[in-house]
Amino acid sequence: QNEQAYLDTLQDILENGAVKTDRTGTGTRSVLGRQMRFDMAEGFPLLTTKRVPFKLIKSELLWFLQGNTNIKFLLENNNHIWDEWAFKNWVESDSYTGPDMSDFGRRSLVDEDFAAEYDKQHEIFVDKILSDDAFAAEFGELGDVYGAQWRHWKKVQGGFIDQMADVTEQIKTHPDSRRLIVTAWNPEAVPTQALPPCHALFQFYVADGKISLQLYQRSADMFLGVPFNIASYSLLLHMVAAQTGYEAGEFVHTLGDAHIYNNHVDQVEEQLARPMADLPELWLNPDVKSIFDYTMDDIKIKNYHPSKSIKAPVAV
Ligand code: DHF
Ligand code: TMP
Repeated sequence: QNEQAYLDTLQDILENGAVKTDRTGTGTRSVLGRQMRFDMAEGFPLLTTKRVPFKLIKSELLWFLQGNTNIKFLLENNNHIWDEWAFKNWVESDSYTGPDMSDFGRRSLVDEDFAAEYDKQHEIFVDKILSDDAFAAEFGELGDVYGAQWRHWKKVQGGFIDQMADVTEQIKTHPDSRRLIVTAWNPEAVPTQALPPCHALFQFYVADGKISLQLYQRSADMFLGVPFNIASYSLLLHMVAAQTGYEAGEFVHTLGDAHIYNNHVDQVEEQLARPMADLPELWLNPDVKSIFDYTMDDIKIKNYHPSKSIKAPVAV
């Protein structure tokens, strides 16, 4: 079963990972350069050894495809996976006059009183994004992250490149091309981004009537981010396959710095002890005629019977 590739990589990192400090101050076990393959013929790779919230994956991918970089759309869909990085910009800005929120990610893990204050400020922030358009325009913005690079890459000579529109067109007209690439890694944009892209570059490949996708992910939070990334790119592969007339082949996931945070080790061990279930199936509305026209209701997961979810803190 495909999920085994993910579990094997977790085990490999626990056994062989170097003890490595990191930007967030959390500390990790880490290896460089691993690859996992997921064959869509075996089912949709939404992990079954813990529940992965597919709704959040859908709304995040639709948000990328809109070229949207403002968390307002995510919040309207009850998706809070990007809150911390917008919140960080807000509390570091001159407009913020509330209690000191510096280093909120780590402090809320060790100080209960602070955690309560952080929850309060976070809630105020979310309410303000949802109710105040001017505030949302300024502080909901994550900078030129994925959506901006996929849909409107800024050209040096002015104007924009829509990489997603171009690549789907190229797949239709030149399926044997070796240049079917979308890159989110734009060195000029890195300083403006709340978080420089982790899933940095991907390539499509067509052979034997099937389309496949390989992703290069420079930095991989194996417990929290990666289960989302696997499902998100597999969903994108199915959508592009449906819109270009090919069968969905493989998702090949290539990892750069693949790490397990020190405060995720117990959760990983619990997950590794669990049995796998059969993978679910994906349904896409066949009436949708463009990669950009999918809505939440056009995408459904069927026969998903995972073990229960496992909570872990995200390193900010
Ligand atoms: N930073 C770090 N350190 N790791 C990440 O994986 C990460 N991912 C980002 C942004 N920054 C990051 C965007 N993607 C969660 C999942 C993906 C994600 C951000 C957060 C997450 O917390 N998942 C929880 C459930 C969250 C919920 O239900 O709201 C999980 O248990 O999978
Ligand atoms: P970094 O910029 O210092 O590498 O930190 C980014 C962290 O976020 C790192 O742990 C990887 C993780 N991450 C994922 O694993 N997947 C994602 O999709 C995103 C956005 C982040």
